[in-house]
Amino acid sequence: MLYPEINKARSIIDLGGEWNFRLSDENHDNGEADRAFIKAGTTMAVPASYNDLKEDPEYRSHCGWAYYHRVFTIPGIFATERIVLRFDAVTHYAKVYLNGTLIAEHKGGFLPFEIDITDKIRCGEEAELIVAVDNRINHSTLPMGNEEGTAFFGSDNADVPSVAAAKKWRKPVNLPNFDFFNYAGINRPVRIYTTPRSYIRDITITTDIRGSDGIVNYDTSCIGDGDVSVTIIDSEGKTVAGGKGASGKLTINNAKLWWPYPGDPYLYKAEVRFCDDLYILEFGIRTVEVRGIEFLINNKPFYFKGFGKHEDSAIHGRGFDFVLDMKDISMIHWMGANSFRTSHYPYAEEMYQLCDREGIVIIDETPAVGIGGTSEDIYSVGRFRSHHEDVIRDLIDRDKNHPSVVMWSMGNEPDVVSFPDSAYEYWHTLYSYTKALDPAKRPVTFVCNQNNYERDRITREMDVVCINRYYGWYNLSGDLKAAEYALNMELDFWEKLQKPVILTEYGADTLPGFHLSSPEMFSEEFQVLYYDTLNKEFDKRAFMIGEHPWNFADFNTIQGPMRADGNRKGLLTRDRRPKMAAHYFRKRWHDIPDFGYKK
Ligand code: BDP
Repeated sequence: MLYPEINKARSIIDLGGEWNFRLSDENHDNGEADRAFIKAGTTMAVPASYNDLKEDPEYRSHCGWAYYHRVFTIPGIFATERIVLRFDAVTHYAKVYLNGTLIAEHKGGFLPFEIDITDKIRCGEEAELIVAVDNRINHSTLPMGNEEGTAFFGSDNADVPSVAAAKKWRKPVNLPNFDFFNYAGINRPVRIYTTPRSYIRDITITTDIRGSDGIVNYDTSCIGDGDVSVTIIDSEGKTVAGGKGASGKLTINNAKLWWPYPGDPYLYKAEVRFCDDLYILEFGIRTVEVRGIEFLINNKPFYFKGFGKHEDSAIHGRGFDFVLDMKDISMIHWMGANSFRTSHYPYAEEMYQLCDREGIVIIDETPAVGIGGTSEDIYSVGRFRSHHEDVIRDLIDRDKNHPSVVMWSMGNEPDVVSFPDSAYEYWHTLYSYTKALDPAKRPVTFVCNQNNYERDRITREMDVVCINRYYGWYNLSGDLKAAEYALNMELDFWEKLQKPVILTEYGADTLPGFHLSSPEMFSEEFQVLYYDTLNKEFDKRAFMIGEHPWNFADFNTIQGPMRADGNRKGLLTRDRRPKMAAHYFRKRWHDIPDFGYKK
């Protein structure tokens, strides 16, 4: 799916700003009375998560439908154009009504969807838009919610008569089976964009390297009758290659490659023309390959230094925040990191564009987090399977052209040990499905939890073994000698496999400003010692090709006895100030080269 752009053939109308808004437990199907009901609500910012924008606690704890309403007019000059309404992300389920008619429904809160409204709207006349948003999560949604009455990090002990009896006082709440706040609403931009009536629907670019030449394979999908032409322009504006036809192979002599920063993340532009339409796509020339225990970018062994992140900040929640993205990239550079994982869902497209430009490597993750946590065989029941496939298809469709994206993560910490056969079948089928869909055939993985690695048959078969481990925190809490021993025992196991391994999560909750002379849990000194102890062990192992501390920054979660103002494992505070561990990694990572670290 192409990102909306403004050029001489295309334009954009931004529908961000103030909308009417109302929470409601009832389903409003957009009759006249319903419209009046919604309009009589309150004001709301778009894009944003609605949860932290009003002081009534209902906004934070709401479970069910929320309604957004606004009117707009498309200027008459666009009457000859094709008109598309695009939502970058509505979390988690959306129903869209235009002038009283349901025009779209969409499941999944982290990927875009769009509706061709050319025949549904009159340019120059006022139109009314209502978006109904459902934030409920369960075993059919990704991320997954619990349906069995236990909240993440909390328990309603049913054996205690008074606790069991008090349940009737509880109002319905979302019970995430994941550790981040279930921020909801129109989280990313809403735009109308125009194209000519005959238009370029999609462009796919894959690249290769032959000696000093860059190979650019392009494939276009266009609607209408006409010819396609493609021109490749370098960063100085010079034409370096060109071709005609809907698809083709172009050669750029002495090509400049895309390298992670501090290398040059060089970008070319492909100008694609079809009838009166034009689309300008930026792309980089680079290769990615797993060979033996190495992860090669442009044929050189890369070492992942970076983080698991979240889209999360005060007030905005998970609402799109370009300023925050800009700051995060700056802090990633400041710490000498080169990569992150989009834990635990696809991020806003603008972040990927920034990473292309700033040379940051991305492991691109689906929202499949929280699969498990139930006694039923969740894979055999399979209420989420087709949605998971849709999400992978749409993720690849959206992100396939980004040079920054080097690997797909199908999900985070699914339970693969309790249900061996059904889990095996599920993840293997999905692995082949993902591989087949990606035109660039990037490596595919999923990220496993602290499980019984001897029984887990699936993680070991991924292209890269990605493990989250909390030795010294959730296990062997506070005892770093024992943690070091346990980690080494497990690493001996992985070493035999001779596959590349990334520690995709390890971390310790830390309260900024809490200092101790003798390091114990939650202190800044403990966080540094924890990382230093474990890092020294990875440094001894050639197959360990990356370290992603959890988390880049503190982030918000559901309230519960294990979380004081959210998850505090950030190297940075929620407002992006460095804890001592950020300074520790800054020193470490500036000394570790991006390429050839493990000789
Ligand atoms: C891991 C999860 C991550 C959590 C983290 C933690 O992947 O989402 O935030 O644990 O507990 O298991 O801090």
